[in-house]
Amino acid sequence: MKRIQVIDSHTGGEPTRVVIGGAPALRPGSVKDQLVELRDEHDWLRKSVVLEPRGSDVIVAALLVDVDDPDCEAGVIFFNNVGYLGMCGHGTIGVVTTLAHLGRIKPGVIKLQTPVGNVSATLHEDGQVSVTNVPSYRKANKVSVTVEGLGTVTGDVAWGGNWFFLTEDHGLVLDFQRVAHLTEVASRIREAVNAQGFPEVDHVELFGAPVQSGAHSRSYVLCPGGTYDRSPCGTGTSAKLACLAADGKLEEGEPWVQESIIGSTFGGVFRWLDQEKRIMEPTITGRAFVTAESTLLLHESDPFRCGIS
Ligand code: PYC
Repeated sequence: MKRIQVIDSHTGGEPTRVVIGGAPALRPGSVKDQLVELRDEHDWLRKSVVLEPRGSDVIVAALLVDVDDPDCEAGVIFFNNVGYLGMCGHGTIGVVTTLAHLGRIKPGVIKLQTPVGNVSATLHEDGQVSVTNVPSYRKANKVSVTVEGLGTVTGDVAWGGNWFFLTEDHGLVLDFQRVAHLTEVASRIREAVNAQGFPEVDHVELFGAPVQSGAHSRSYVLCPGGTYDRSPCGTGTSAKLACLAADGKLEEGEPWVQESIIGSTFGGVFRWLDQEKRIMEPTITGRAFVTAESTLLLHESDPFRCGIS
């Protein structure tokens, strides 16, 4: 029998499951190298922790690992129902909140190494967490794709720690009651964007008018494994800020509030790293809540100990 200790939390409704015990030891190296080892030699961990019957398609899990960069206190590898993520904004907020819950950190700054670069997170006294993300930028603007049943959709391709296609040009109502339809259409948009020469895009963001006063925009976010992000998506909001900055629609230091499809919000702000090349550094702020402390049991005779896949 294998035992995996996990702490569950949600950030703006989106779950994060942090593995705190029972994971295989990985060889020393960069977080990127450790991701490759985890993926190639121990993918059973991802499947057991994230997939049914112990998990669900919505969960993003995080494994804390050692780092080779003396600048960082810990490394983190995020994974979901279909594979491994570069960075995860809501997940980082979940990790920091989990570390605080365990008494391992106090309010202040923690530097984390991710497979796509170093990030820093500030745990505030009130429990909010601000994540200063990896450098973000727009790769392509005004990309038009033809989507079956929808016609031509125009949007941007941007990096915010993961790859996104961002569009306001969809004609859809961003209402929680229509989330199944939004998921179906966003999946078709992703297919068209991938076929158009952007195979790296695995997240799609549909933007519209906010519902809450104080928010600047509402979004629906399709995640790689076919689920939608309950939070406003930290890396997605980073990509959004990169596009707004590139268009001159948001100034350095000007606050942005992004609302998710369920109404949760993240604050965002950016600073230029290279204004000429339009490369910026976003900081995303949100709040997570711990929901469970559990031990997952993997009985060796259980045919679904490594999940249903
Ligand atoms: O918050 O960056 C994020 C994220 C990525 C996928 C789900 N959430």
